[in-house]
Amino acid sequence: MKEKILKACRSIPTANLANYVKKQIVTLQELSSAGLDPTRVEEVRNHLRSDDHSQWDTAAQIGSAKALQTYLFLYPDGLHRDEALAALAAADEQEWNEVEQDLGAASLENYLAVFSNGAHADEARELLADLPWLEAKRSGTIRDMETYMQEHPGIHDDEARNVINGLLDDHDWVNACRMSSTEAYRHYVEQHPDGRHASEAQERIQAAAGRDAYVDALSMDPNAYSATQIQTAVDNNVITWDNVLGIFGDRRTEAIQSFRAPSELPYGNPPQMLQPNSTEVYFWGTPSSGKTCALGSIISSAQSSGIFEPLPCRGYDYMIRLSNIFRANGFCVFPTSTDVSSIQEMMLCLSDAKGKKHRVTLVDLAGELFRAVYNKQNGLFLDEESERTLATAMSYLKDRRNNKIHFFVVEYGAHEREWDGLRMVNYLDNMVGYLKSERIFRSSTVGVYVLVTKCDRMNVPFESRPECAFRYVSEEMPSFWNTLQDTCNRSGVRDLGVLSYSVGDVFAQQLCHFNGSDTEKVIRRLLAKTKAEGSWLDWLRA
Ligand SMILES: Nc1nc2c(ncn2[C@@H]2O[C@H](COP(=O)(O)OP(=O)(O)OP(=O)(O)O)[C@@H](O)[C@H]2O)c(=O)[nH]1
Ligand SMILES: [Mg+2]
Repeated sequence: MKEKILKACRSIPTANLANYVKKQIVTLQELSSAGLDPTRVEEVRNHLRSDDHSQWDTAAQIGSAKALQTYLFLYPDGLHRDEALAALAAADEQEWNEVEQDLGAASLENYLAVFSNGAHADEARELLADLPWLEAKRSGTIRDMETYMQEHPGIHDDEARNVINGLLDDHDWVNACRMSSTEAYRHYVEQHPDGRHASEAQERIQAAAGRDAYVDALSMDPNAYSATQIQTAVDNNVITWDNVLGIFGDRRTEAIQSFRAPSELPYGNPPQMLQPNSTEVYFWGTPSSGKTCALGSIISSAQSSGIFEPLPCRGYDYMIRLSNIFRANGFCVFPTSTDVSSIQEMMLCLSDAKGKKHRVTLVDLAGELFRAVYNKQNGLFLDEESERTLATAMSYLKDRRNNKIHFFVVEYGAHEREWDGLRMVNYLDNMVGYLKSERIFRSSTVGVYVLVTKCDRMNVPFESRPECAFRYVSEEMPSFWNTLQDTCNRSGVRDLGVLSYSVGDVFAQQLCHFNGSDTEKVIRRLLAKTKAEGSWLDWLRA
């Protein structure tokens, strides 16, 4: 057919010749070489050109590589040549991407059938020539890689070894992750010091070390971190709630999870003077020694034993709210630190065994007063607020109308703790020296006690805590204790003692399972050292 057309091309109408070209039976080049007159060649080209647009529209609509290739064959210099080439290149890339997803003899042969001159044709042919390697890579198992190396030595040995190492690396990493222990990650790093997951393994080792240290600290001391700190540590993936559960058990973990900072207790201005006809009970102690907790728990216990009657006073609201914190059932959330300007007057009646009432005024003082007294004693700067609070406290103490009881609240184990570069014992020494020099202890002082708080930290049985508390005070803070004894002796204060105290089972610093057993001994002292209403003294006064 082709031969006939070329032979007779001079006598065939140009429209017919154009049709033969379109059908890809002959090309323009062949017609020209067969002796077709250049003007007639141009006429054939014009016939083809007039059809160029409609041919392109059809090819573009079909969009297949075959359709694009046909258009380019028909119109090698066509009006849409560039568009066709770009579309064909894109189709080539897409097809190759699919081949790479499923590398194998079938996919490569299919590719070459369409893109025999495609951008990846050479690569496809090379891969086809290397099918066993391709199959080994495709299976991706160590066994198939090793088999390949045995059967085809020296071709892809290095590559095969790299693949095997990578597979071993991944396998060991998956195992380490499954075990998820510091040991497992360490073992992985030993096996694969430059492995793909070495840096992640190191990070996990460090995180695990941080977690172990955190868990150890909490296991040794349930108050090593506050509830807020534990919540943050879980949020930051330092530890998990499972770790917390393992240390604290269900109910406490729930309490830590649901912990929210308590709202502040109300702090009003202190009264000018305390109300008369009541025994004043002062709670002295450095910050965070446990004064407010001790007071709250004492009032709460008195309340639940039915021997408490609140009296109108400036700190009435404070007293009620504080006692509500300590409940017999469930966990309680500790109050926040007492403000330096705060002196709370809490007036109440305690009923004794005979039903007689004893009026007492409990006075909650801020630990900050210790710094104020230290600064005052040593000529250091004292801010106005602290000066005013100290002056108010001193005016109460020098007012002789009421009897007085003093509790020095010292936190078990905290004597060496530093506050502003000084140890707690320094502040205690300084305070007791100050009170001595101001002649605060007089005959109206009916009792002075050192209340050693947080005794739940003692590593001794409950019944040995009082003895342990006494040893703690006399051995760890001898100058404070000696000065206190000396001052009491000189001032005629006959009742000086050390009491052990704990509000219960405290955990995560801010939470506690309240236990009122230590409150009773304080309440007994208060009843013993205060006068019952209706005594002959009252009768005389009236
Ligand atoms: N382990 C233990 N911790 C306690 C006990 N009582 C109090 N705490 C802890 O001590 C913290 C401070 O207690 P507070 O009663 O507020 O201390 P404070 O002496 O009134 O302190 P300031 O008001 O700052 O002077 C509490 O938040 C608890 O974390 C206790 O009996 N045992
Ligand atoms: Mg307080």
